Amino acid sequence: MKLVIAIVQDEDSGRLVDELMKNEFGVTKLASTGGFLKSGNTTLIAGVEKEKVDDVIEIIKKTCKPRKRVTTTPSPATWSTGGYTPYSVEVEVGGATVFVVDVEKFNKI
Ligand code: 2BA
Repeated sequence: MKLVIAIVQDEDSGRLVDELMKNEFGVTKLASTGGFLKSGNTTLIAGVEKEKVDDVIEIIKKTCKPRKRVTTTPSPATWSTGGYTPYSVEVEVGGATVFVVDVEKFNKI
């Protein structure tokens, strides 16, 4: 068995859970926060049979879209003077960041 950990944007998470459930995958949704944007995203965990991992990744690919986000960052040039000049940075987030890890044991108690 494998554990698929997918970090997705909040906007895609509801549809992704629906699609996974429709295809009979068990899934748990966790609220999370990205370290760079410091804004909310969603982490989904799904325990799946090894042969089904690609099916899950395909569903994630179809459901999650990349989007542009603008964030305000302190300018490094002003740190030494103690000043703070924020400037805007545009980044592309997602579709999804996906990890697949081995599951040593799976128990439902
Ligand atoms: P955040 O850390 O909030 O990052 C949001 C987006 O900002 C990233 O999108 C990337 O495009 C950009 N970004 C991140 N760090 C950057 C940096 N040092 N300089 C410039 N731009 C930067 P994604 O790569 O699609 O990542 C989306 C979210 O997935 C991340 O949110 C984080 O929560 C998670 N993530 C990404 N890589 C990860 C990793 N190696 N381990 C754990 N979580 C990860």
